[in-house]
Amino acid sequence: MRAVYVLPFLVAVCLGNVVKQQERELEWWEKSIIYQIYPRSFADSDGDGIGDLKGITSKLEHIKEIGAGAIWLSPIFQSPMYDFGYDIADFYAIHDEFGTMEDFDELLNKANELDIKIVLDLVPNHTSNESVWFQEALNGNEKYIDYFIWEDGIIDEDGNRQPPNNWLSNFRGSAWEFREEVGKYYLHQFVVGQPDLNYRNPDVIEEMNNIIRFWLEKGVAGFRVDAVNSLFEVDKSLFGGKYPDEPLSGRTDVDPESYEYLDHIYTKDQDETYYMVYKWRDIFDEYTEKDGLSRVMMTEGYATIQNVVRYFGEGDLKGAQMPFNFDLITDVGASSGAADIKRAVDKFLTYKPVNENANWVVGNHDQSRMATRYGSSLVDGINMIVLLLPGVGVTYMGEEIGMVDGYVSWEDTVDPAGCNTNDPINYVKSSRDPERTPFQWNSEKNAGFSSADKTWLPVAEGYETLNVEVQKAAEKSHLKVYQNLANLRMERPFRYGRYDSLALNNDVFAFRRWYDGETYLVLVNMRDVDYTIDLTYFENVIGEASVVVSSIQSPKSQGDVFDVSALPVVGYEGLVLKLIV
Ligand SMILES: *[C@@H]1O[C@H](CO)[C@@H](O)[C@H](O)[C@H]1NC(C)=O
Ligand SMILES: CC(=O)N[C@H]1CO[C@H](CO)[C@@H](O)[C@@H]1O
Ligand SMILES: [Ca+2]
Ligand SMILES: [Ca+2]
Repeated sequence: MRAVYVLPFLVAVCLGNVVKQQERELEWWEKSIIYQIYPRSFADSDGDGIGDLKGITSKLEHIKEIGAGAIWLSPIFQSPMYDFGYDIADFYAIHDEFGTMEDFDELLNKANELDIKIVLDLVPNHTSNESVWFQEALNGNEKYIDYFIWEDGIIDEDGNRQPPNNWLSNFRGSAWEFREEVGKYYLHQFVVGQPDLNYRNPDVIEEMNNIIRFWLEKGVAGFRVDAVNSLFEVDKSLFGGKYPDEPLSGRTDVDPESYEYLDHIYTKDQDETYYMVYKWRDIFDEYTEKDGLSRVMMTEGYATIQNVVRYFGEGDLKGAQMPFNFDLITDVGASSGAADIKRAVDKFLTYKPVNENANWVVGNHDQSRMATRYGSSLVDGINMIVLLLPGVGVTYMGEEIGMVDGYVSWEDTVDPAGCNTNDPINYVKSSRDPERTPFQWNSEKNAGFSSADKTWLPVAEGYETLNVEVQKAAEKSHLKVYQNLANLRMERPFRYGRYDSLALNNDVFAFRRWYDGETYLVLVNMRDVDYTIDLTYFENVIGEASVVVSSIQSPKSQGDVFDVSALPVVGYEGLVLKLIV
């Protein structure tokens, strides 16, 4: 008798718990779109042709309007700009072309008012060769010499001095540079002006911790950590005190000067690097505990999926909440079919720990723009994938309007990755300038980016029709689709819902998000071919569905109703449908 009475009560309590757990309070970064700004190219407030902090502050409303909750700024710190800010001379100062610390505080205040979080770029692998630390090292100051990685050269048969081993820079050629002052070579995994820091020196670790503390103290909401997998090099004491040569990659499509020529087993993905990231996370959490603002760490490392997910943590050690997932950049593109897309999407979801979030990235300042890589017809479809899959969506500035790579002549090329090729014909393949051309605000001079006569990079052709103002005014535009998707993301099925996906034929990729009786279906046709699609291959999908968002080339309108067993789809169409129950 008694048991019968108690049972219904227990069931109710359990159900209550289940719902509560699924709808746990999400941290700001779990429900935001993170918008990457490349500061030199976003907005120029003083007419010198270079974007700056005041420019960003003046355009924060745009971030708000498209529905992003955070901006990640590529480096804004004092730098001689050999690698456009990724070579930092003073981690505590704002680069003068970008403005002053007051300008930064103003940006932070205005962003706070608009409830936009600011994430900065931490570049821990190296400093600029013009940093005080490197200068002190060159002056013979032992303390600072040990901040960097120095090796004796080798004297070859002809009596000439050669680098200590075969290591290559990411930007071509030897990773070693001789300095007369020290009488040794220093390591630079990136440009010559970016000497690698020595992470086997505890003083360097402490310096970097203090830098992190300084900015978190100021109220920034986290860091994106640059080139993290290059942090540690192999422990040379394991090799008799000499850094060993790296083996050849075996790739025949690259020349011996090219970074891809070697297999980087000693300069990337070393175990110590992950533990460093876990230590940094502790510092982030200290500040979160102190003031209640959840701090996020995003790590940049192009690596195997097994190595990428190690950044999440290990056992009780917590790491980055967002190890960047580059699969939608590296694994797929315009020639990919639906099955390729499905595999690329499922990869990260399969390997990430079940209790962690996925994240979706389709572009950044190092990669040809999404609209160029996938083709302009797929801009809305790809944004649907990025913004509606489970996890954090990341947008590189301009993806919301479908900006394409700009043409930058050899004369105008400034990126070291392009210039170092010394090849006026083929530099385009290596240069990152095309994806860094100025943001396109309107049809006026320099696309509204700057009043200067010459901007640091030329504005891309076609800006007169491809810009924010035009797309705001148009009835259908990438911008409007993007805004609709950003709104839709806030619905519970996209925050809490489950996910599955299908390649419905060679070209049509589709996924389903469902929660608490609501089901959404997202479809992207990767080709210019019309189809009639049967969505009942998804479990529990029958009857009719109504259109919620459609790409600009779609003939369908919001609210149109279709039979899910025979849905007509036009070339390159992207669609979000809601099942009618
Ligand atoms: C830093 O490196 C660059 C090459 O990237 C070189 O032109 C410059 O002279 C170096 N500066 C110092 C202070 O060593
Ligand atoms: C995507 C990204 O930020 N890449 C950076 C990696 O680090 C090198 C060196 O700091 C930069 O040149 C890249 O831009
Ligand atoms: Ca400026
Ligand atoms: Ca390093």
